[in-house]
Amino acid sequence: MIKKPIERAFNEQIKHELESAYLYLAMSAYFVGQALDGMAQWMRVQAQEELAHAMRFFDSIHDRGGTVDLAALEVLEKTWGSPLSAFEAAFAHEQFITGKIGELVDLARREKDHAADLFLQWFVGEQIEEEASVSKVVDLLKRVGDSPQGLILADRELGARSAPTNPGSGGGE
Ligand code: OFO
Repeated sequence: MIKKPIERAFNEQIKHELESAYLYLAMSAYFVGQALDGMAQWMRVQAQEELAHAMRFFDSIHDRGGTVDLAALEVLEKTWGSPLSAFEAAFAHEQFITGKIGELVDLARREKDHAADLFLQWFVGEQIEEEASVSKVVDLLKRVGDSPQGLILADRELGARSAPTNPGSGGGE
């Protein structure tokens, strides 16, 4: 049976993960508006991954006899000054999420909840990958600078990102 503080914190994390999906969907829409369809696709896939992250917490609460309590989502941002500033905002957001996962691990250890601790270790690894993949795009766009041709090439490269095979399963890799 899941302990109340863990249940509360996991429910809170479902909100953060769904807000991440919302943020990346907003970025996808922003890129469509900028005629950068490759970046729009990249962010769309990212949003699907975030939904899968939320579902991992959703399933874990149920698997352990808890109750899912969905909170209202906050709209974070909707527009950015440039592709680079959108990806920089995504990177800052991933760092925020990494902090949240760290707090959850600390809580699981305080509560001596070994099952939650084990469950969370997947997210510890995932956040390393998430930060690395966004930071790689930030570096790419910094190299592109003001070059319209470079932006088109970067957009093409980012558009090659494929969707997760089963986004609702909690996999998302
Ligand atoms: Fe982007 O890792 Fe979940 O939120």
